[in-house]
Amino acid sequence: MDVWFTENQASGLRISVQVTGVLERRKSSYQEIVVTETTGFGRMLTLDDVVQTTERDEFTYHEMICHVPMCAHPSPKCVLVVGGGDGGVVREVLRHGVERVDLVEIDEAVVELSKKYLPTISSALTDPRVHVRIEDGIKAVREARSEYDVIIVDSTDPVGPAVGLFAEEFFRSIHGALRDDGIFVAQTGSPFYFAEVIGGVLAGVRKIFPRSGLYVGCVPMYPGGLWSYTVGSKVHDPSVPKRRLDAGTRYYSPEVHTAAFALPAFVKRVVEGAGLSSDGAGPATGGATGEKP
Ligand code: AG3
Repeated sequence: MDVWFTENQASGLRISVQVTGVLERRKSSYQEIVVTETTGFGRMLTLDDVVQTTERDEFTYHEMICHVPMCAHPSPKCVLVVGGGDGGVVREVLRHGVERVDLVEIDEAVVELSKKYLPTISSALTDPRVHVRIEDGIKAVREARSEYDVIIVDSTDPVGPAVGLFAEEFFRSIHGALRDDGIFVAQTGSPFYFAEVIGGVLAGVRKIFPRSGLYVGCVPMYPGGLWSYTVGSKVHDPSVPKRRLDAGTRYYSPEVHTAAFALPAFVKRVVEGAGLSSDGAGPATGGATGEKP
């Protein structure tokens, strides 16, 4: 049988993936979660018909959202992951010899189905250093005080329930939840399709963090392929790796870390539109800014 899953990626654009079966379909109080078997991408997790991850390409996203902020920090010990109930980010964070990782995921069913069907992605969730909390990420971050070296926001797209995770108020709470030299990253979607979101997020982050920036990576299954990550940092320059990661990564490397901040011209204009270079704080060729004047 020729069965295809289709995601409406953008206005006038759809992507289809050939599927051989549905492993489980579950309606939680937040969303519909489906795990399918595909012919080319291994198992795939979708939330409300939006692809979150596939076994085949997940490393491109999980390595880039994790290792850039983690390596930009000289000694991250305590890490918070907001969202990311599939466990992919947590798996990567544990390669850094951290003491503790808190995962705050709002939907318990995402964690449960990921553990059941996506073991290569979720296996780290049972590590003793990992504390999975099923609660609202916005509330959890608001209540945390100077606890974390790194915070990673692995959210869904900036529509519906996730919009609060892209708001300035949330980035203020993140600032409060980070230690004095803390650093955070949030996935901010496709620069091609979500330029306005990125501009808005950057403008907010820039008001709150002395250093901020945007970097990009490729995620084959996401709209446009080119994906953006927004960083805010209290002290350390996010574009400079402070440590080498010796574990065998498949996408990230120190060279990719630095290169990811060299933005295509149309993305650089989005960054500049958010005021990042207008006062001379940012380098002309990259996405990371220096000290705020
Ligand atoms: N979080 C980002 C998913 C965004 C996908 N967007 C889309 N397909 N339109 C992924 C969670 C993986 N841990």
